[in-house]
Amino acid sequence: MRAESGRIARTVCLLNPANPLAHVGWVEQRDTHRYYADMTNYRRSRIDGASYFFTLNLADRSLSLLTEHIALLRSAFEYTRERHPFIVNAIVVLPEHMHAIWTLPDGDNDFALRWRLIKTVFSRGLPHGERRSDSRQNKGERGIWQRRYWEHLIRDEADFAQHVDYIHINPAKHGLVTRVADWPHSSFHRYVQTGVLPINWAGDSSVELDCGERRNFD
Ligand code: NI
Repeated sequence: MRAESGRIARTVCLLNPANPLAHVGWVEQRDTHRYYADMTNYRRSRIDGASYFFTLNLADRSLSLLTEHIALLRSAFEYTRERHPFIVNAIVVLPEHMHAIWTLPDGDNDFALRWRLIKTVFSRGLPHGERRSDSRQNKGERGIWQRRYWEHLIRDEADFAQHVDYIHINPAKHGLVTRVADWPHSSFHRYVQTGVLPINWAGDSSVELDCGERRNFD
């Protein structure tokens, strides 16, 4: 997918709730991140905004709200992105947590605002009835998400590529599928479609990154 330099490309949403193998079509690429396919062509000077890796967890990790309500989650992203633009470079949605890499516009690092909106829109769209802590009940907060989340500023192109791989391997790493391609809610499918990765790509699941997995931040 090509976009004008520095501008956000709106992707065609390929998510079809009726098709369990439909994927999450949230990924956009700019020329700036084409180095994933060929690192030697990477041009640092073309990077505009900063890129970040995130891990977000549900408060109750026995639930599968994210995949059960994937269309709601996607619309929460779209709602937020229409108001506060950002690029999703890679994403994987697991039943009770998700990982994503975003690039923000130049001079704008307010990812906190964006996540707050996404979390709020998603929570509001869900039926009530979740367990809530006393402090949340007192504040009138929903208890869907862990309050805090993992955030990591991408340092360079190697760090970017390592985190993209980490995202795409993740469903296999968590034992949800044996083949990376079998997990529908992942930008892996977009990378295959655009010719960046082969469909049988397996990555190297032995790579250990500190990515905020299975942590309770609250
Ligand atoms: Ni994970």
